[in-house]
Amino acid sequence: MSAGAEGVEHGEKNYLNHETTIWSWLTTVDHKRIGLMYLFTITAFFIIGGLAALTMRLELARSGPDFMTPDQYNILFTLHGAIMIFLFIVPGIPATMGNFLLPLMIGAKDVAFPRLNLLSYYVYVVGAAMAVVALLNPIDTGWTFYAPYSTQTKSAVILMTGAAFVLGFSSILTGLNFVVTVHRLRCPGMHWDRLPVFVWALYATAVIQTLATPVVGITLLLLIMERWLGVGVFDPAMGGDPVLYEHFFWFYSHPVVYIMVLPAFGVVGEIIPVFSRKPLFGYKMVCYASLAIALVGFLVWAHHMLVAGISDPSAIYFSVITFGVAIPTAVKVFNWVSTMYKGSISFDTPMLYAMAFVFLFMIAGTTGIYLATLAVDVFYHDTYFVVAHFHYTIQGGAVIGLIAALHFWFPKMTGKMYNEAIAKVAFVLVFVGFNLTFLPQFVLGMQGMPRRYFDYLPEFEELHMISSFGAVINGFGYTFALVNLLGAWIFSRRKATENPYNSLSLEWQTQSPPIHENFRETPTVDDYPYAYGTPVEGGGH
Ligand code: HEM
Ligand SMILES: [Cu+2]
Repeated sequence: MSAGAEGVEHGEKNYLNHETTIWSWLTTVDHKRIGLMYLFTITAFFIIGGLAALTMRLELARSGPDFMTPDQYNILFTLHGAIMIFLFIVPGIPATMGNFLLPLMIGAKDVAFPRLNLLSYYVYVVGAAMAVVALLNPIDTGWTFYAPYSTQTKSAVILMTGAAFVLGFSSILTGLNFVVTVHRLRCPGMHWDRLPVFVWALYATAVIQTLATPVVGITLLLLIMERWLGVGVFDPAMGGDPVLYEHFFWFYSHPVVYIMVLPAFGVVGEIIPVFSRKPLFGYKMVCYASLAIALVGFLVWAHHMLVAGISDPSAIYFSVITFGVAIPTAVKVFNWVSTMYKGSISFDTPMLYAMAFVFLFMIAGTTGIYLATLAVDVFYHDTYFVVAHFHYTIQGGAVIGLIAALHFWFPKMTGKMYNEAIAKVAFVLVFVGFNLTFLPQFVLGMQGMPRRYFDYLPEFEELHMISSFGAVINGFGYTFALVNLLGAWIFSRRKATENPYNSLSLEWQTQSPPIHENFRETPTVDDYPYAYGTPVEGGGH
């Protein structure tokens, strides 16, 4: 293998310092810089969404109204949900780490359409600006915009759904770009069965982005037409059908869960082998499982509607098919655990997050099976059981995956090392705080506590109090983690080496931070035991 990075001295030109003006950033077509711009933008929204969450948890800590009205609570959970979904975690790992890493991992100079990549970012910025105006206006429908309430409320539905429509284009363009990049720009020797698992995951994600997002776009457009022009599509008062809205909405919004978590699966698939000093167990199965999850994800949408008045046969169909999602997911969990088995594991921060991911995602998955069970969902639907389940999926899955990736590739992105002790403290706070927040919510849900309520009976108070306490700890954990990384980037003098983990995958074979063109000469991966997914030197006990 020749990646052309030999003899590179630190302090040489890299993608961060080869041009330094703000203008050079705003007009960059370098996938690495675009990835970073996304990273800073979505992190800002994560902080805003997080503050909204903490405000809600403060109100919910004790029974009885404390400092907000029911209407304000509706606005707040809409703001939190919409920001977290549309502005933070849907762009999420693909737009940030995916942009940064995809070309590096396949030995390319950039993505297939660098200008389109920059356009995606600005489309995102426009959509985000529209969303901010709408959310402040405010809007109170919840992030799901269910009809007929959304067709009737006075709040800023048109602007917010318009924003989601625009944001969808950004997602589609990124997806298209990634699909073409993986097909066309792999370096010599990078056959499909040698692609890093993270690239496989990005590829499967990109397929969902391009196929599912147009559906929600058109749905929201119909909603806008209904409000604006009075075309009756979803509102029964105008001859429409609200259940149709739910079908359209979830046809996108179930697959979107995989847009969020498949990339995180990929991240974990890169990290676990490196810190177990073993090749990934069952590489091919892991890759095919990504595609299988993407496919099955399109067939299960109405499990969100089991009690919405769909027919018995369709309820049974959607229930049974949903169980099917568990199979490829379980394959992955099995492979991750088998990779660790008899490995010489080092518990560095990225590995801790990866292991936490596996644990938390198993809770997310198993509780999903509860919800897919017809008789159980009758009771659990719209309770805190659902709130706990999807936070385990999205936060325990996608967010923890993103944080794991940030730590793992931090030396490559910045050329610096972070403080390991602080990172571990932050990890413990995140892990403990997260479970304290959301484990009690499963019990609350089983006891009948409904979601989207600003107040509750005193019998629920103890568990709500624990949950709010956990949320504060969780918040401290994220703060520590982010401050540690940002601080290390700006202030640390500890330079990262080219390949601190002795990984054999391509992004580690060029300097840290990489040069603008990624590699000095096109790398090749022939004659090289690459078919295991991110093998490590000295691996394969
Ligand atoms: C410390 C972290 C977090 C806390 C304490 C938290 C707390 C909450 C609370 C209190 C609700 C309202 C529950 C209800 O009344 O039904 C909620 C809803 C929600 N959260 Fe979070 N959350 C956190 C992180 C996240 C993240 C990271 C995401 C996604 C990336 C997310 C996505 C959502 C969504 C989609 C809703 C549903 C909103 C709706 O019902 O329309 N949350 N969260
Ligand atoms: Cu679903």
